[in-house]
Amino acid sequence: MSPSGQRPRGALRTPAALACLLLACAAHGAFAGSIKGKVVFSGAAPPAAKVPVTIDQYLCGNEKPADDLQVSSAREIRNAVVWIENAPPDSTPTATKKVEVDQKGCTFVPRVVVVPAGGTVDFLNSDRLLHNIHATPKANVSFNRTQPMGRTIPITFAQPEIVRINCDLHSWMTAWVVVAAHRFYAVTGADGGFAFDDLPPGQYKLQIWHERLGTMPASVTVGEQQPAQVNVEMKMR
Ligand SMILES: [Cu+2]
Repeated sequence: MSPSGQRPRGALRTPAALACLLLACAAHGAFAGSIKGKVVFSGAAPPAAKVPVTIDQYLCGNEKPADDLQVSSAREIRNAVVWIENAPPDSTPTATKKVEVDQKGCTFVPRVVVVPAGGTVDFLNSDRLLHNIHATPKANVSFNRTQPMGRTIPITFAQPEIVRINCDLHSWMTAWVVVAAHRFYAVTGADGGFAFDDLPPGQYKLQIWHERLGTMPASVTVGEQQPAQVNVEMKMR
């Protein structure tokens, strides 16, 4: 590439960055701090378990991965939920994007979702058979709804809580809705990773929850070096 091709890009970038420094970023309370972390399993990764399928095998198959503890060969834990216990003030969620949980191949997809308190989860059924969504939370309203294929059932969750959802027709089907008190909640991916940004410097207390491994605390300091790194080890209770 010729140097002349690069000049306009650089010329645009500088005033934009300057404007951000002087006006927009300060006005919107954007912070430069970030946290990057990983949740790993302490000890050897447990072998992936299977659960037998006892009904509707024509569609659901003969067995299913247990999915309640997904650990990679590098011991990274999927579907752990990480949140900041002492979130900065004004941490209300910004844009509320749609949260969906499908029932597909007789499995809830995704298994773990986060929704802000007051937000709605749309439950779907892509399977050519009857499912059901059943939950008996403590702080939120209980529900038990039959769900034929193609019907969307929106459920609103008012209070922060971790809610377990089951399908009564297929005993192996479980999902979790984590109702968040603020926007600093994350679900770990297959690499066990999570990240938070837009944080002011400071000391943060994290909570890490996993359906099989329970809850544990961690702490991390957001300072000069970005992002602040944190590794969390979880083990069998
Ligand atoms: Cu089902």
